[in-house]
Amino acid sequence: MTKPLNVGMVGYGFMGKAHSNAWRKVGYFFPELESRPVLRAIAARTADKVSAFADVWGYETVETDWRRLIERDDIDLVDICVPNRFHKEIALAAAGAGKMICCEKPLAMDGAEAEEMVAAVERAGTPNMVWYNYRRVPAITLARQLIDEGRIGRPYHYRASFLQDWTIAEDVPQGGAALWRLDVSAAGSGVTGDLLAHCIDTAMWLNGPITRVVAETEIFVKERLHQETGKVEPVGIDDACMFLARFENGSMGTFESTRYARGHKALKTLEVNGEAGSVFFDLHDDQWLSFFEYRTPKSGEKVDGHVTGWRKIHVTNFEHPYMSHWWVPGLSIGYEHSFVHAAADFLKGVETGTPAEPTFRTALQTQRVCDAVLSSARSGQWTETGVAG
Ligand code: SOE
Repeated sequence: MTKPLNVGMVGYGFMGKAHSNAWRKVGYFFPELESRPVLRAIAARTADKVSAFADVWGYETVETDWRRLIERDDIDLVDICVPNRFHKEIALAAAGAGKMICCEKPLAMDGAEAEEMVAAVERAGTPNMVWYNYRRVPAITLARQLIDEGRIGRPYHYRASFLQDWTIAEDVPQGGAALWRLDVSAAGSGVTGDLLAHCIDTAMWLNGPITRVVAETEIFVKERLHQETGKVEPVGIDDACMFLARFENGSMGTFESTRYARGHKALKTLEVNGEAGSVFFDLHDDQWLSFFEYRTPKSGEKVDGHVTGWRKIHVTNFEHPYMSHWWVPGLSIGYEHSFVHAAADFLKGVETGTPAEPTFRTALQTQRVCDAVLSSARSGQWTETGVAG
C-alpha cells in the first residue's frame, strides 16, 4: 500500500532541479517505500519563471509567496532550495505549520541561526533533514562501511579538499540570481559554508567530531559589481580557506577549498589514513573507492611486496551501498543519484521513525565547525568548535 506525500518546493535554481528530480525518481527505484512523493506545489517570486519550471518538472500548482505554500493543508513536506539567508525564516514558518522539512545545505548563515532552526523543528517534532548529498555517493558510503568494519584501524590522518575555478575573473559580479553565493549577505560565507561544509559533514560522519581548528582565508578579488544594487561593492565572502583540524579520536585533519584552482571544476577528494589501511575518494571518479589494506605478516610468512598496493573498487555491485536499487554490476550512477538516495533515506526515516541523517541537529555541528573556522581565520588562533561526540 502506497500513500502520497505532497512536496512543496521553495526555489527553483540548480538545487531545485536536483531535489525535484530526486522526489520524482525515488518511488521508481525504491518501490518498497510506502510514501510516494507528489510534486504538489512550487513557490518562487517571479511568476513566469516559476511557472516555466513547474511545467517542465510537473508541479501541479505555483505560488509566488512561499508563505502561501506553507499555509496550504495539502502540503506535507517543505523543501527549501533558496539562498541561505532565507533558510531560517522559511524553516521556522514550516516547523510552526507542522510540516516535514528538507533544507539545502548549509543549514543556515551561521550557528546561531541553525540553533533556532533546530529548536523549532524539535519543538514541532517534525521530521527534518539537510541535503548533504555526498554522504550518499555509494563509494563514500562504502568508505564509512569499511571504517565501521575496522578495516583501516586507528585513524591518523583525514585529508579533504574541494576545488573549483569559476570565480577567478574579476568581472564576475556578485549577488542576484545565479551569483548569490558570492554575496556574503545572501550566503553567510564563501567556500567555507558552500564547499567546506560538505567536506566537514562527510568528515565528521566518517571520522567523528572535529574539536579544534586553525584556519586561513583569503579574498583574492576585493571588489565586485553587485547585480542587485548596480554598484561595485567590497567582497565579503572567503574565496579560499584552508584549515587544520583535530578530531576527538586523536587524528589530525587538513581541509582546503577554493574557487581559484584554475582547471578544477569540482575536485572533491577525501582520504583517511589509519594504522591498518587507507581509503581515498575523488568526486571526478565517483564510482570508485581506493582502498589500501595492510596486513601484519604472520610469523615466518613471506610478504609479497611486489604485489602489495592500492585496490580500486568499482562500487557498482549489488552488495555495494544503494546499488541493488539501480542497474546491474558494472553499470555506474552519478551525481543526481546521491539526491535520490537522500530522498529515499528521508522517506524511510519517516516510515521507520529512525530519522535520516543529517538532521538539523547534526547539521548544526557542521555549522559550528564552519563558525570556528571563520573565527580562527580572523583571530589567527586555534579555536574550539564546541562539537563533541
Ligand atoms: C557551488 O558551485 C556548488 O554548486 C555548491 O553549492 C554545491 O553544494 C556543491 O555540491 C557543488 O558546488
